Amino acid sequence: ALTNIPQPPAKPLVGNAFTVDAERMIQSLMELAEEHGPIFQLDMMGTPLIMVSGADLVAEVCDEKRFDKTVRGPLKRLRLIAGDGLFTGDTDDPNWAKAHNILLPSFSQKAMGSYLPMMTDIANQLMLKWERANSDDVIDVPKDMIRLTLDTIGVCGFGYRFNSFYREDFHPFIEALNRTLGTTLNMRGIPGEKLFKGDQIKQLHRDAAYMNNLVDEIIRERRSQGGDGPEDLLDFMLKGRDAVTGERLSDENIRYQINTFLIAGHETTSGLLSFTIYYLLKNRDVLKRAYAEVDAVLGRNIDRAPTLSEIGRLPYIRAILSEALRLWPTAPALGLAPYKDEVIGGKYAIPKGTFTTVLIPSLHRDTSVWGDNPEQFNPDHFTPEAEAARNPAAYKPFGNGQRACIGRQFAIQESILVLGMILQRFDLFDHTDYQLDIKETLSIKPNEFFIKARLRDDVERGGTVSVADTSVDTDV
Ligand code: FDE
Repeated sequence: ALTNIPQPPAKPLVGNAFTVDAERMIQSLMELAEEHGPIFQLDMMGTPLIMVSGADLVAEVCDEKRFDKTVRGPLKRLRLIAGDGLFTGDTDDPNWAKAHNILLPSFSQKAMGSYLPMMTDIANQLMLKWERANSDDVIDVPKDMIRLTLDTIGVCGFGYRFNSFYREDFHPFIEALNRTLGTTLNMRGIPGEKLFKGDQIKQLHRDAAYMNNLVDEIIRERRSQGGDGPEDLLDFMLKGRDAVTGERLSDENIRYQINTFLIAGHETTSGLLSFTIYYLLKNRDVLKRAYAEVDAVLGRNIDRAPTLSEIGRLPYIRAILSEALRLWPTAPALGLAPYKDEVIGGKYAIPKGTFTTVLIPSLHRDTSVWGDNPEQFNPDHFTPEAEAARNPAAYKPFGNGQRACIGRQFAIQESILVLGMILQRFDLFDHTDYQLDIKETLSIKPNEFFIKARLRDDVERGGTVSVADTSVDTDV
């Protein structure tokens, strides 16, 4: 064990291997952080694991000159389908920098505008589904949000339509992906595991083969179009050259990037939208302000799609999303390791290469930053003044530095659009008085969360010119 760093009581040989509840790993780590403070260690059968959640300590481990992202544990097992894609690649792997350079422009502000019509297309499918529901129909929020985000990244990314709103069950790709995420997360990499998890592991390889084939087929088909496909992520990946090396991505690497975007683009964003709806239903005053902002900016005509400029003029909706990501950052942990022996906080020695995890939900509840009642949902944490006054290390829902989320703008634009369209149209009902229960996979999301929705009485339709139409671009 490392000196100076608090540790929960350990057992001989296995250490803290059973201190953490594998079914609810993040939540049990949060409880340990509550008990042991801003830094603690676990002994995983001889390997130390450091958990950091105090803002000042996080600022130190987020110093990229001292610490780098490290891919271990479940994330490393995910390489079966995500290979050396952006998420699971090592920073010093040449393929990481190459793909990072080639793909940055595909997530630029300019590119976001070209994705908007496709995002709106999928969002409309969700709206129609909810509009056509009968008054006794219940909405499975996380499931519909998965449909939405998967279909959105499918179309914007690779021109592929999963058509999730046209089927009762998930697309087979999602079934395979969910099984894969479940199995890779639950495997512990211990000897003998292959024996008692044989069937699961066989299924894992079948699923990986299925997903890889589907994606390889998409790439082959696009190549056969000879460069005339839509301007989407795949187009960037096929045509783009790394400005530094002049090289292109290999087909194998493109396959891994596509799998990566499908995973990263739907899991986390669907969880974000689900948590946000939960918090809106539980905070009526916030919901009221949200309706007021949406009505003022988008108007009451639901047949006119939101514009890019309108999406940029919904700061309260954006703050609501940021606050939901504060309380439940849907990618809840960052894995880091120091380049050389380090000391943080003036007294905690971390030897070179030690696995150091930032526990983001606990960081986002650091009372020295967020006040005495961090559990309270308060979007005013994200006014420009509040943000400017805060230690930037206190809020890390999109990760850190060069390894931060490349899909951040994409996810935010998609979420503002969808939430804006939902509020513009629907009254929402928490008919079960839902009590938050969190399902942990590689990401986190509300479990078994059902609501009802009814079209608002005062919506307008058709060719009427709404207030918003005439005010576009006046204040940008
Ligand atoms: C990334 C990311 C991160 C970091 C991780 C680590 O470090 O490990 C985080 C934290 C995140 N991300 C988060 C999030 C949230 C949300 C909502 C999202 N995210 C979304 C999205 C979408 C998409 C498409 C994406 N996302 C993507 C991505 C990628 C690719 C990545 C990797 C990057 C690098 O390069 O590394 C990420 N993301 Fe995210």
